[in-house]
Amino acid sequence: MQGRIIKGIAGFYYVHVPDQGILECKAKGILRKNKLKPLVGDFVELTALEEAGKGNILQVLERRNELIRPAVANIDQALVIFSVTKPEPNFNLLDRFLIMMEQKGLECILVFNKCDIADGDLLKKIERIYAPCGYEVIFVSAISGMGISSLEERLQGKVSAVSGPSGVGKSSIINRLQNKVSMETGEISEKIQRGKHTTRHSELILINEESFILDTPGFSSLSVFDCEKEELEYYYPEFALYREQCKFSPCSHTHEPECGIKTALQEGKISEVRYQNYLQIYQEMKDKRKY
Ligand SMILES: Nc1nc2c(ncn2[C@@H]2O[C@H](COP(=O)(O)OP(=O)(O)OP(=O)(O)O)[C@@H](O)[C@H]2O)c(=O)[nH]1
Ligand SMILES: [Mg+2]
Ligand SMILES: [Zn+2]
Repeated sequence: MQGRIIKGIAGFYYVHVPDQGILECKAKGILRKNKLKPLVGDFVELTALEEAGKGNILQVLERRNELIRPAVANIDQALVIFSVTKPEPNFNLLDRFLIMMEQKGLECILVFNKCDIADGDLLKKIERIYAPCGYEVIFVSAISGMGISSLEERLQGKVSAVSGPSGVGKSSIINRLQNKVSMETGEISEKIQRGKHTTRHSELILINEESFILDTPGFSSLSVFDCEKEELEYYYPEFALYREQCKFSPCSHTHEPECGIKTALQEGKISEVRYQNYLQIYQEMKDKRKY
C-alpha cells in the first residue's frame, strides 16, 4: 500500500495511509539499498506489520520537489501569513518572506488574519499592493471564522507550508482548519495540541484526508538570503511584465535611465511599497558583498 510521511522522529517515520490512519514505520531496507533518506512529505510504498499500527517502508516514490532547509518533499504551495493588526503588517518583512518562498520555487498565497478587528482602509491598501503582483490575497479571522472556508478550498488536495512572523495567528488558523471544537490559542495550544515536537521537527498536519499543512520551524524564522543581488528582481513576479522595456540589459532598476520598472512605478502599475522594499533589499545585498 501507499502513504505519505507526515513526521519523522529518531529513525521512525509516521506514515499517513488514506482512510487507514497513521502507521509508525522503520525504513531500514531502503536506506541500505539506494541511500535515499525518506523525507517528510514523501509518498512511500509500505507494508503493515503484524503488530497493529506498525509498518515498514519499502520504497520512496518519485519526488515532485525537494527542499533542503527545511528538508521536506512534495510541497505544493506556501501560505505567507500576516495579521492586519496586532501586529500590523511590516511590508518589508512580508516581502522578504515572499522572496524566500519564490526562491524555493513555491507558489505563494497571502493570508491576512485578525480581520475581525481590522480597519477597512488597511485591507484596501493591502489589496492595492499585492493584487497586482499576482498573489492571491485571502482575508481571514481565526476568531470569527471569516474567510476560513475559502482558505480551506485553496488547501484542498495540497500540502501547504505555513510561514509568517510570531503572533500573527498561525497556530490559531491551523487549529481552526482542523475543526477543533474548542479553539485554544497562543502557547497553550502549541503545547497541548501539537506537542513540543513542532518546534524542532517538520510535520504535516492533516486538515482532511487529502490536505495537509506543513508546520516547520524553518519557515517561521527568516533565514539570511542566499541570493545574488542580480537574482532579486526575478522574485518579484510583477516585474516580469515590464522588464523587457528596460533600455539596459542587465538593468538593476535602481538608477538606470529608461527603465521599464521605474516607468511602471510612475504609472502606478507597480506598487511604491514593493519597489522601495526592492531597493532596500538590493542595497543590503550590495553592501554584504563588500565584506
Ligand atoms: N482578534 C483576533 N486575535 C487573534 C486571531 N487569531 C489569533 N489571534 C490572537 O493572536 C495571538 C497569537 O496567536 P497564535 O495563533 O499563537 O500566533 P502564532 O502565529 O502561532 O504565533 P507563534 O507561534 O509565536 O509564531 C493569540 O493571542 C490569539 O488569540 C484573530 O483572527 N483575531
Ligand atoms: Mg504558533
Ligand atoms: Zn530596469
